[in-house]
Amino acid sequence: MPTFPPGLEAVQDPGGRDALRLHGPGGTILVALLGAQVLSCRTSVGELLFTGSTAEHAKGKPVRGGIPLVFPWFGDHPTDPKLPAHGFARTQAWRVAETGAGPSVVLETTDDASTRALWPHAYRLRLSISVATQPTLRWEIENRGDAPFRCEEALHTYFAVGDVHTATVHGLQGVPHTETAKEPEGPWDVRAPLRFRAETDRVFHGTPDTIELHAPALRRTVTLASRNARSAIVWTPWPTKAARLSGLGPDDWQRFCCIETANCKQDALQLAPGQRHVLELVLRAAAN
Ligand code: TA6
Repeated sequence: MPTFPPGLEAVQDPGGRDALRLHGPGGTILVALLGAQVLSCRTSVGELLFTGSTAEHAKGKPVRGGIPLVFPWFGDHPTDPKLPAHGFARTQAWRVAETGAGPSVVLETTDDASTRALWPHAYRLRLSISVATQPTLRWEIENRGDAPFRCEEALHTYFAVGDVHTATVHGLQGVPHTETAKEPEGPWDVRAPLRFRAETDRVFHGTPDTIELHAPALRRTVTLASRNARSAIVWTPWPTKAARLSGLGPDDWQRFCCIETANCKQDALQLAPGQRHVLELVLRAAAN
């Protein structure tokens, strides 16, 4: 186990599961080793992430909230509905590979017999987390096999918004998208900033590197600055779908939206043997 620099400590999460806390100039991040799931990201404007009021921190299961990692497929498996939605990276055991001043940490996981039974490819995933300046995630996917593979990825970030009815998302105006919600709102102005009037599950392709979330109920704006993400998904379940989801209390749907930094569907990655891809997300929050 690498040495831990100042600001990095091994802790337990609210469910007693192994986790790490990073505390530095960019804020304080709590990340569970299960799934390398960021559970909390506190900055000068408070907690940026949402966690369901009935979320469980259970052995072997992702937590409803924070930043679950989606890999190697997004959503339901394309051919086998019995396979776990959003793939299996978020339920794998990850380990500390490197640590650094700042502090920063690199968590790592690789394929094993259980993953190869679901997806027959060799890979290494590395998630680098830093709070040296702003909260920064860098996710490297490496093809360790001897054949090319196609995979999808997403940082499935749950943002606290206070009141989803007044939150707006800026930067996706006019970007090609598909609405996949079961009960979406009627026609909306695609040239206007995105606002929430019904279940929203919108997949955008050819996205800009900067997206802004305005959360007036929390008097804050969060800027998502990404590199190498060609897709984004904006999701809020609204009450009907929320009632079917674990980890959400009756009114939780009003307090979050997901803005997911991704490469999925037609933007899926094609990695040759030995090829690596790095997706980066920097979060900047400001009071307003
Ligand atoms: O990214 C949006 C989405 O695919 C929604 O359709 C909803 O299913 C959400 O992810 C949560 O998925 P999960 O498997 O974490 O419950």
